[in-house]
Amino acid sequence: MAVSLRITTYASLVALGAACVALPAFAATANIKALDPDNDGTVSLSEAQAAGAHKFAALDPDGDRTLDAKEAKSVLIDFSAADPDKDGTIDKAEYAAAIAAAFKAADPDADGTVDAAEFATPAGQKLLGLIQ
Ligand SMILES: [Ca+2]
Ligand SMILES: [Ca+2]
Ligand SMILES: [Ca+2]
Ligand SMILES: [Ca+2]
Repeated sequence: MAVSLRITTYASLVALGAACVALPAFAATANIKALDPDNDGTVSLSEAQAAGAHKFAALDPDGDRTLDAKEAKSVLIDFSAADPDKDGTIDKAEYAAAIAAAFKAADPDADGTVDAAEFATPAGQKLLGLIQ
């Protein structure tokens, strides 16, 4: 009896946690301000690419204009998928392609923009990691 009660409590905690995960649209709204220079409340692909170019430069302290596995480590990126020419580094074009793919995944309604609610999804968080 005690065990099943504990499981029930745990399940409702998990449900509560899931509800909390769905909520932080406010935090995401604050976060996308810097990514949204035209201030329309959503991030377009060109805004994402512009932010991604800054991020790329920040990830590349040695300034050789490519990211090796170590430099890309802090970003949620599938390195081998982002390195189609398999030279062991991600160059700017490859990084832009990874952003385009992540953007598409983060835009399930395919309206060409990622809004705060879409940024709050796992795919949105992945995109955010690439550009912020
Ligand atoms: Ca915008
Ligand atoms: Ca580098
Ligand atoms: Ca490459
Ligand atoms: Ca959208």
